[in-house]
Amino acid sequence: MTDLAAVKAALKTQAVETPSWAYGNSGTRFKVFAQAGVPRTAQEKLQDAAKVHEFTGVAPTVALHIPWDRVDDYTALAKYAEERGVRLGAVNSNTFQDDDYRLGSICHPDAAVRRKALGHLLECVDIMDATGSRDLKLWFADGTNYPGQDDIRARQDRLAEGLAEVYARLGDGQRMLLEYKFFEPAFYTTDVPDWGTAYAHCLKLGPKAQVVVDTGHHAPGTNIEFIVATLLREERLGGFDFNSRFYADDDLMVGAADPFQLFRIMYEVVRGGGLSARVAFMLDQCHNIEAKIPAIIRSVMNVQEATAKALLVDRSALAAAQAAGDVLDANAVLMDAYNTDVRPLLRQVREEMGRDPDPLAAYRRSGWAEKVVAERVGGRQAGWDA
Ligand code: PSV
Ligand code: MN
Ligand code: MN
Repeated sequence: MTDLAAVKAALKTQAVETPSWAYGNSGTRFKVFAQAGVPRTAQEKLQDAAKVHEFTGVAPTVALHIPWDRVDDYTALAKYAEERGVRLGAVNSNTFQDDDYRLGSICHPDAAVRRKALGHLLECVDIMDATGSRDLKLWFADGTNYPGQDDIRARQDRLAEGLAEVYARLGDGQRMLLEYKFFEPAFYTTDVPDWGTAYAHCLKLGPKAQVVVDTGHHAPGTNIEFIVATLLREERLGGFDFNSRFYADDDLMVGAADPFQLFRIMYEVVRGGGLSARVAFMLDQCHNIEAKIPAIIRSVMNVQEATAKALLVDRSALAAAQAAGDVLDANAVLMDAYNTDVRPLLRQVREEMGRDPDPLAAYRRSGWAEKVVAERVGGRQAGWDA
């Protein structure tokens, strides 16, 4: 038997962080489709994020990407967010857009380029000091395209050296989240290609270094929930970048391509005690052809639905079936939870939280989309022009 009051309480305290870059225009390799009314400034991105929180009740923080969200005064930006009912979340670094980074950033063979990249990472920690953000999220595009292009081991040494300097700069209560991705933009080697490499570096650095799992960053068929279970068990799961994929790093709405996988991941989170503040539940998505705010609301709802189903798993029945070696019953317990329609439960939870039971309809009725189309002329791309 599951305790419904406990399930509801867990759903009410869930927090999904939305990414500032998901509110701006973005595109494919071939074309950016501009949408009317998209934000032109970091402040306008925060306005949109505040709407997502207003209508869902569970998206209280917004991740920044530097320099895409560069402003003169980050303390003022944090205040601007708070005045709108949200807070600034993880600071994402960006060492993948400058010409200098053709051969990498903190793994680059030239010490001068490595110093430049390190300077940027340290600046991101300065920004965290000003915004009150807890997490620095690091993703490196570093790697090589051809066998022999650079020394694989030397690049790992440079990576370790750079990360150690950033780690030493972290203040109390600040963390470093290291993100891996199996390929792209590098095609032969990637310097942080998988959770094992990220975990090895984090282990050496110390407890403030944690791994972040971007659900779009694995080879097809990878059992992501196993990675989640392992990292939680080792107390090194810092957070997620949620999105979904059909082929590679597609950055589609989370739960769109494979809601069953999202449920399996969330079950391991619940099972491993990860439904807590120490795991950051972030979205990392780009909305190229769909309306942005509704797509982000949909993603937040998809995370909620997967979480609700994971919470509904009858853990004692599952444990009994597992102990008895009853393969079919054990599987049935999990599938029963997955096949439950949790939408009525979530509507109830939202009402109890004083929100509209249907966040998408409430957003559409609010007139926000029409207002920003009228007011915001000349919306910008998600950052690639920063
Ligand atoms: C890289 O593919 C990544 O997932 C990292 O999180 C970056 O910061 C983000 O995408 C930028 O879009
Ligand atoms: Mn990511
Ligand atoms: Mn990605």
